[in-house]
Formats: sequence, C-alpha cells, structure tokens
Amino acid sequence: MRLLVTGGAGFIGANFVHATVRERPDVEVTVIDALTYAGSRESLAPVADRIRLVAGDITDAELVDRLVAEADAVVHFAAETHVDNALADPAPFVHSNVVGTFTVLEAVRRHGVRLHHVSTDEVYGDLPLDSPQRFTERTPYNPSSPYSATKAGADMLVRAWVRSYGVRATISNCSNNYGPYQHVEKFIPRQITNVLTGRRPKLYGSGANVRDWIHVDDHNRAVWRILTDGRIGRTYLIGADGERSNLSVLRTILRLMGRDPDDFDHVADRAGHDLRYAIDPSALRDELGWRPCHTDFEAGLRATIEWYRENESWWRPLKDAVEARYQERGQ
Ligand code: NAD
Ligand code: TDX
Repeated sequence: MRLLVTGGAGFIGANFVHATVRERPDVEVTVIDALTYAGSRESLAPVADRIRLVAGDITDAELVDRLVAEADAVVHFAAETHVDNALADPAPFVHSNVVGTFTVLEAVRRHGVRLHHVSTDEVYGDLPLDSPQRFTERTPYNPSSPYSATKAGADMLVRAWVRSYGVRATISNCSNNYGPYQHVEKFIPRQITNVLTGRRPKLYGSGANVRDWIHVDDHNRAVWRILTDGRIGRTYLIGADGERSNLSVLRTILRLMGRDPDDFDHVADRAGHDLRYAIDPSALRDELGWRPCHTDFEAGLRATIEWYRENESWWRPLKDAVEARYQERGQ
C-alpha cells in the first residue's frame, strides 16, 4: 500500500508514521507537511531513511494532486491545532483546516483515492460537569472556538464530498491525545517542560475543566482500524474513558516529578473555555473491536515525562518563545 500522510511531521502524525514503519513494513509512506512552527523534521528523524518527506502546503493544489495520484490512500492529519493560537489569529486555521481539507478532497475525488480524515471531539462543543452525558456520532455539531469551528467545517466538507461525489472517506473525532513529540504549547508538555526548566506550571482558571485523555498510540491504532475496516461515509468517535480535570492532571504531573502538588500558578482563563469533553467510544469497540492498550493513565504520563526528560534537544529550542508568547497573553 502507498500511503500519503498529511501533517506527518506534527505530534500525532509523526507517531502514526513511526508506528506504521515499525508495524507495517509493506506500507510505503509519503508525508506532506508544511513544516510550520508545529512540525519538525526531527520528529521523523528516526524513520527518515524509510519514508519520503515532502515539504509542502496542503493548499498547494498542484502538489497535492500529484502526491494523491501516486497514493492508494490518504490519512489527513494536517491542521492548525492550538485553540489559544486560534483565538489570537484565526486566519491560518481557515487556510489550513478548511481550504486545506477542500484541496485534499478535490484531489481524492479526481483520483478515486480512499481518504481518512482525522478530526476532534471539540466539534461537538462542551458538556456540563458531573453529567452522565457523553458525545456520540449523533451529537449535533456545536463548536465554540475558531479552531473547532474550522475542524467542524472540514468535517462537513468531507461528509458532502462522500454524499455528492461518492468520495470513499471516513472521519474520526478523537479526544485529547498525550505522548511523545507533542508541542510544548499544549497542556501536558507545557507543564512537564515548565518543571524541567525551573518554571511554575500554569493552570487556566480554577482547573475544573475536564478533558478525556487518550494515549497517541491508541488513537493511531484506531485510525488504522478505521482505514482498513471502517464503513465508507461513517464517523467514528475515538476515546479511552480517560476523563480527568485539568487540576488533577497537573497535580499528578507534579507528584510524578517529585514536586509539591500545589506548586503551580493560576493564570487568566481561556476565552470561551470549553468545560468538559467526553467520548462514548462504544460504536468503535462494538463494530471494529478496537480497545485502548494504554489504560493506566499514570503509567502513560510517567513514560511521557521520561520522554521529555530524555529528549530535551527536541523541545528546548521551542520553549522560550512559547513561554514569551503566553506571558504576553497573561497566561
Ligand atoms: P500538530 O499541530 O502537532 O501537527 C500538525 C501538523 O500539520 C504540523 O506538522 C504542521 O506543520 C502541519 N500543517 C499545518 N498546516 C499545514 C498545511 N497547510 N499544509 C501542510 N501541513 C500543515 O497537531 P496534532 O496534535 O498532531 O493534530 C493532528 C490532527 O489531529 C489535527 O487534524 C487535529 O485537529 C487532530 N486532533 C488532535 C488532537 C490532539 O489532542 N492533539 C485530538 C483530536 C484530533
Ligand atoms: O498552560 C495551559 N494551562 C491550562 O490549564 C494550557 C496550554 C492549557 N490549559 C488547559 C486548557 C484545556 O482545558 O488544559 C486543557 C488542555 O489544553 P490544550 O492542550 O490546549 O488542549 P485542548 O484545548 O483541550 O485541545 C486539544 O485537544 C483536542 C488539542 O490542542 C486539539 O488540537 C485537539 O483537537
């Protein structure tokens, strides 16, 4: 199989490429990635001689058309992904997430190539705390931020291209990922690297907001299951029953790193901050038999902390600029 991976130099995409090279030697991987601030060649360095990396933008229709024509399937991760950046400047989100997905769709339509589109649970908006309600495939879209609105728009384009043009696509909406190679702007790596650089971790608001955590390798195993056995036109929700408040995740990180669990700062809350995300993954489990392997969150967090300790050369060059930007925003 010749597989085109968009955004393969980012967090989830790079882990996907590593796992694919490791576990599926029959798959020929080409990555297209614009190598924005969020993508790096270093994330693919361990597999560099086993894949082809094309530096390019997914809105470059001619380039995308050429790469799609050479592929049997496309897994589409490329996107602008950080909510705080979207609040500060939404323009790149419309460009990459909406126009980028449109460009990929037009190419797979022309060449009849199978597409899996990677999306987020944030398209469903948020849920009240302490309620049994969780997101399912039938939950109406209700995005809150410019990020989730552009991801929702991209999902809608995929659905329309399936129905109107018969494009062979599936969609997955996953909860919050953690693991190696995640950019230090995101919650868990930011706090780990704050401790490692002698800074105090920063919690938005009271920390009562709940996220549903999944290890990135479990997400990527689900993507492979859907790519091989998913029903065309279907949306699958991916989650691992990992609901936790931000406060409890932060206190666990501090404890695992040998710090006082109260040694952090409360900072300005995020505008429009979604309260709670929670995925009901039963359709994926029942129909495709997928189960998460990383069911011990604390063990996964410990391994992630270890990875950041051992790979300072990967994140250190990014850290000061990220913190300077947060400081400007009072966060
Ligand atoms: P990331 O920001 O770490 O990586 C995104 C990658 O896309 C980067 O390598 C970047 O250079 C590339 N990219 C951005 N715009 C591009 C463009 N116009 N052309 C080509 N490449 C471009 O993001 P991530 O966390 O790995 O997320 C990957 C996908 O998974 C996204 O679609 C995101 O919405 C989705 N997702 C993420 C999470 C999460 O918790 N991180 C959860 C659910 C879904
Ligand atoms: O320093 C921080 N302090 C803090 O309390 C940061 C960076 C975040 N937070 C909070 C905000 C959120 O409630 O932690 C939670 C997680 O924040 P992010 O890592 O920014 O993730 P989130 O906004 O939940 O979105 C993530 O999950 C879904 C990804 O960034 C998205 O790309 C994905 O679609």
